[in-house]
Formats: sequence, C-alpha cells, structure tokens
Amino acid sequence: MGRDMEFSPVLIIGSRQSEYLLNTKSYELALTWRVRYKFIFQFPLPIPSIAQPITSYTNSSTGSTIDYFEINIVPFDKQTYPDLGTTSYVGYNGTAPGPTFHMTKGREAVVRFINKYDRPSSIHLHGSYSRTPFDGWAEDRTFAGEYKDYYYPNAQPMRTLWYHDHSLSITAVNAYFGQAGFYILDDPAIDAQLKLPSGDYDIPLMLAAKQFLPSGQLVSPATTHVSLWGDVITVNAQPWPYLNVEPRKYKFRLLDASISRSFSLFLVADSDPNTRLDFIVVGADAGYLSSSVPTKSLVIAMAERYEIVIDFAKYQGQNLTLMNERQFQNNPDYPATDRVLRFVVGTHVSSTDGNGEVPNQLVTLNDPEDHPVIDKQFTFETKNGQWLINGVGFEDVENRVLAFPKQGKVQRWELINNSGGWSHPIHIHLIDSQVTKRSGGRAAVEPYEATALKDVVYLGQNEKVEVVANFAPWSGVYMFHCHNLVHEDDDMMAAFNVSQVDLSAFGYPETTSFIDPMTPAFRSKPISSLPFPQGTAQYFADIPISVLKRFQDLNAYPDSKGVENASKSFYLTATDAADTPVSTGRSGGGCGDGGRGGGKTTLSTQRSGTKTSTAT
Ligand SMILES: [Cu+2]
Repeated sequence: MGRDMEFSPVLIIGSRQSEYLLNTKSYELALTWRVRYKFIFQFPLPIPSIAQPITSYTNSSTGSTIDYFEINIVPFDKQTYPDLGTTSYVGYNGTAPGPTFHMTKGREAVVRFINKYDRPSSIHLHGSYSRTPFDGWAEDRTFAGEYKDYYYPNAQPMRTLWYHDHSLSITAVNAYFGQAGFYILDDPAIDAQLKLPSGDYDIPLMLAAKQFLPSGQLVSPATTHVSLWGDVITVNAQPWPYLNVEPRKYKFRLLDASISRSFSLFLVADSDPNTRLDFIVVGADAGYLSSSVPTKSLVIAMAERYEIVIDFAKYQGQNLTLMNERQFQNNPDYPATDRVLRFVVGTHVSSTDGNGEVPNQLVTLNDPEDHPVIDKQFTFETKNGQWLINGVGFEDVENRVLAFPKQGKVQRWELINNSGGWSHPIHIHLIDSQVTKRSGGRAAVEPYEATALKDVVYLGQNEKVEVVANFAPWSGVYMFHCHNLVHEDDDMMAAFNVSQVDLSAFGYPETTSFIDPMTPAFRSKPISSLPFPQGTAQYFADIPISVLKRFQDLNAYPDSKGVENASKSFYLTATDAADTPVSTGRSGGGCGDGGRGGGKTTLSTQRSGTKTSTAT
C-alpha cells in the first residue's frame, strides 16, 4: 500500500444499524474500508454552471413562451481525491451536479434529455407539478441512443426544485453517479417584495454523502439493498469545501441529494465550537414559508430543500463551519461526517442589496382546506428482505396503485414508520402538502415544517406523520416512495391515481389526456429518428415549430388556480352520481414498456379507473 494511500476502518458510533442489516451482502459493504480524505476545507465550493436556453417559441396571440434546453447524459471523469485516481461519473452535460436551470415563473420549458450512456434514464423534476408523461415515471425510460422531451410548467410559487434520475431499479446508481442538478424557479414580483439576498449572495448547496474506493472511484450503491450512507460529505460534488463570503447576509438553498444520509445541521464559529449560532429558515420544498423561522438547528433528509439566511456581518475575518449532528437517526457516523462546509468570512462588503432585515411574514401559502379525517394510512416496512408500502412494492403491478384521490379533493394521509430502526423520507409526487402532526420519535412537527408546504416529509425512526394535501391541479397516475434511493429501488414505491373529473363545463376541458405516464405519444424516441442531425443549424431551426409549438397546442398547463377553483365548483354542483370520476382508462388499458423492459411494466390504468367508484 502506497505511502499516500491511507485507509481508515469504518467507525460506527452509537448506531444500532447492524441489528437491521438485511443480508450478508450489505454487511460486507458496511465493513468496507474507507479511504480517508486528507484535504478537508482546502478546496473551494464549486458553483454549477447555469443552463442556457437554445431557442424558444412565443405564441403571437397569447404571448406564452416556451424555452428550449438540451441536456446530454454522458460519462466523464473528475479528480475528487487529489492523491488518488480520477472518479468516473455519468452526468447531465458531463457535469456533477448538472447545470442549474434558472427559470422565471410564467415561462414554460421543454428540456430534451439525450441518453448517450448505456444505462437507461428517466428524469424527474422534483417539486414540479408536471403532467404524468413528463414526471419521470420509473418505467418511462430513455435507453441508450434515445431522447425524450420533458415539458415543464414553471407556474408554481417560486421554489428550489431539482432534477434527478428516477429510472426503474437503478435510481440510486444513476443519481449517485451524477444525475442530479438544481432547477430554480424565481418570481421577480416576490423577489422585489421580500428583498432577500440574491445573485452572488444566493447560493445552491447540494449535500451528498459518498463512499470512495482506494482507486478514487465511487463505491456503487448497486452493492447494497439496505443503504449507502457514505463517509465523505460532498457539497456540489466537492468533499468538504470552503466558501469565501463577505460579512453580510447570504441565502443558501440546501438540498440533501444523498441517497441514504439525512442531516441535522447547525452552525458554529470555529473560535467557539460549543455555541450554536442562529440562522433563519425562509423556504422549504414548495418555496417560501408563510413566516421566517429563526433556528439553531435544521433537519434535512434526502430530497428535502430548505432555504436559509445566514448573516456573517458579526464574523469579519473569522471562520464559521456548518456542522452535522452525530448520532442522528440511523445514520452511521464516520470520522468527519460531523462537518459539512466552512465559511471563510472576509472583511469587505461589495453590495448591500438584499442585506436588510429578513421579513417575519413572507408569503401566503396555498394551504389545503381543513380536513381532519384520515383518508389513507400507509405503513412503510420491511418484509421478506424487501422494502414495502402496505405490503406492496412497485413490482407488484396489479396492486401498486394504492390510492384514488379525486381530482381537486383534499385528503389526509397518515404515514407510519413500522420498520424498526430505519427512517424514510417520503416523497409524494404532484402535490404540495401540509405536515400537520408527528407522533412517536421526534414527536413534533418542526417549526420550519409547520410554516411550509412540503413535497417530502421525513418519517424518522418510529414516527407517524400526517400530511394534508389537495390532490390538484391535474389528474393521473403518479408515484410516491421513500427517498432513500436504495429503498426506493428495492421496492418502497407505489402509485396513486388522481381520478379525473370532467371540468369542461367550468371552462377547463381536457383536450389531451395526460393521465397515463406511459402515453406512447410522449415516450422517448431513437436519436436516429430525428429529422436533422442533432446540433446542426437545421435541427435547431426546426425545434420551435416542430417541437415547442406542438407542446403549446396541447394546452397541458392551463392556469392551475383556475383548475382548482373549477374542481371546487364541480363538487358544489355535482350530484352523487356525477361525483364519480370519469374513467381514466385508455381503451386497451395497458401502458407497458413497448416490450423493451421485460414483463413487469404494465400499468393498467383502465383497472384503476373502474376502481375509483368504490375507492376513497
Ligand atoms: Cu426508506
């Protein structure tokens, strides 16, 4: 073993994880020797590049615009450990994190993802109420040599979204090896009102724990069916970076993009590491909170986003460190997993824009109406070596649609963690929900959850959590799952069918059906079928009319508030008989994988539709 190659044995402090290991394979992973990273806080924080639109289409009569972007999924190598070999990644445009999309509310987008690698991909824009064919349904895969156009609304309240892989059974591998990036939706009107730090003072921080081999390559999550927690904390793919900051306020957009590790973050000055400093939470998954929440600690689990403001004014010339609590939930601790990011505070402030007081009142949330009755209970559990929801996994095609909420109706779901010492961040696609109750475990809704709308809720060890959401604005079949991506792949994922009601009498006819995520018209296609070679002048000239205008003509994203109000009107006037959702089935039912992906891919939306009359 070379002089520069130091190994440190696994250190598991205060963790009972071995009691829950499911098989010997994962046990071996837990015992793998880990490669010590000797350069903590010695390299600067990388900031991902901004994705640039290539072309756009504006409808001359309505003024609606769709911007067009292209992302190639390609392998690349990158130096992670200065003293080891390079690390192989597969990422969006050959970067990890992928380029950051910076979108403005009111301008739609089409992003063409082109798969130039040999593993299939499916792209989920996490935080967007995309129509089902553009939501990254796990079986809606884009294989090597194929492309798919994803059509995004950019119409929700401003928020920090992220785009990442969601491909059947290999989501953990794809996301971990680089298929993840930020997607920021801004609303200039709200920005002007709140005057929070922006521009160079608004910084995305993608946290992710990783594990490396002595070669410098990543340990693959394919080697475990349990979890890959990682002993190396990366921020924007750099292990333990530092960031030079000015002595003023900054906004940070935190995302936990780990596949298995959750964090409990706190901030200290290096001169006084025992005193936890205040910072202010201003945003969560679905955008700004109703009121800002000062705190000394912040729990962030996989796929959750929080926006925080830190004021460095009092710390000129000092170092502050963002720390991570030890012995938090079932995360194993390693020598340096208690540290995340160092702030090196300078002495000069170059702009005071957005440096005023953080307002107490921020925005009015689109809260669901009161709904005290629990409609659905979902138990997250392990059975026969599998991770399941109410005993069902995504492979169980016949049974995996576990709920049939009616379009525009509020439901309360109780999420129950019945899996011993494990924790599960639960992501429900499509909706923003209110977290109203947590019992067992931490036994309380965190103050920054209570003033937020969320699309992921952290179901800690032995916890029960209640969430309330309006199943709106769209109908269709969406996934919900654990965001420990190892659990998701194996097989803690199911679906719900927002059962469509006919809103045509209220001004919102559904002229195109988006209920089925596998709708053939929107599936991926071979690159070879493109009318012009990719990247040529003719190819780009053809995009606005052949691609963008056609998407706009679908009327996929009418005003969502109008659709919500139309559903309310529908239920006010509906008779009991009419209050039954219309059939959601395409004739012939199945929306399988075109024979490409094996036998377990049929989702019979027709069956789902007939079930709705008896379902809650
Ligand atoms: Cu889980």
